Parts: sequence; structure tokens; C-alpha cells
Amino acid sequence: MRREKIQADIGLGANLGDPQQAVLAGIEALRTSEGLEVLAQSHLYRSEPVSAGGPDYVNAVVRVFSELCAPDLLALLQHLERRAGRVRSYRNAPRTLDLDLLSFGQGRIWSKSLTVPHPRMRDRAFVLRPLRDIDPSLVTSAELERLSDQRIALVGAEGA
Ligand code: PH2
Ligand code: MG
Ligand code: MG
Repeated sequence: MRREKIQADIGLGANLGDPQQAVLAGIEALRTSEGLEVLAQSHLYRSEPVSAGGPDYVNAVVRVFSELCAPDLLALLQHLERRAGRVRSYRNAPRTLDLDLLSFGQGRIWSKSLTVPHPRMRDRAFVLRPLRDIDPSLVTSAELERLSDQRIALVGAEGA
């Protein structure tokens, strides 16, 4: 189904294989997907796993214009995850690529397969730090301060 263009924010994360490469490839896949136009992309961040185990993640956030309705956009994201080798073994398992729909216009969606805005995004520095790069009006310094126990650094500046 196609409709007017809606602005949506997508969170990317990976912590298996070469996560930096996986996130960059994920952004490229979004850029070349029909029905999407990438408007902005954040820096890449390396972050400790939150409520999960395994290696550190690389995270980013991308803002798109979507001609796709929310269920079709979700299906596209899941297709791209599978193409990147994603295997769903257990909740919050390490993954080659995770593409989460954070927001879809002003839409509020509670369905079995999708909740938007993403219900846990305000508790996660690995979402809010990159989200602030692309839209500072959405994230306050106080919010980030509250999450300062979650280790996160710009890729390339870790340990600086
Ligand atoms: N994703 C999760 C669980 N925990 N932690 C970090 N740092 N980055 C993630 O992308 C992430 C996580 C579930 O999707
Ligand atoms: Mg996720
Ligand atoms: Mg996900």
C-alpha cells in the first residue's frame, strides 16, 4: 500500500561480525530501498549492551521519508535484517543487524507486531545519543544525563 510521504526514524544496531560495516551496509540498504528516501543519518556509536549480553554494539539512527505504510516499512526492515544474516534465537540475542522503527510521523501504533513510538527508546542512550545528532529538539541534556551510566562513545573516539 502506498500513501503520502511520512517521516520516520529508524534505529540501527549490530554486535556480531563486523558491526561497524554491518551498520554502514544497513544505512546503504535503506538508501537504495524503493519507497524510502534517507533525509539524515547520525554518527556511529559504540555502546555496551543494554539488557543484553555479548560484544559491544555499534548503533546509529537514520531519518527517512517513507512512501510505505508502517506495516510495509516494518516488513522491509525485517527483510533487510534477514538479508544481513539475522537469526532470531532468543530475546535480545546478539545480532548481525537490528533495524527498529522508532517513530512513524506522529503515529501511535499498538499492534501485535509493532509498537510506535518505540516503547523503550527513552531509556536507551544508544538510541537517544544518535537521535540527538539528527534532531536535537527531540532529546534533552537532562535525559542523556539520566542515562550516563550506559557506556557509549563515538566510533573512533572510544577510550578518549
Ligand atoms: N539492542 C537491544 C538490546 N540491547 N544494547 C545496545 N547497546 N545497542 C542495541 O542496539 C541494543 C542493546 C535489543 O534490540
Ligand atoms: Mg532493537
Ligand atoms: Mg529489533
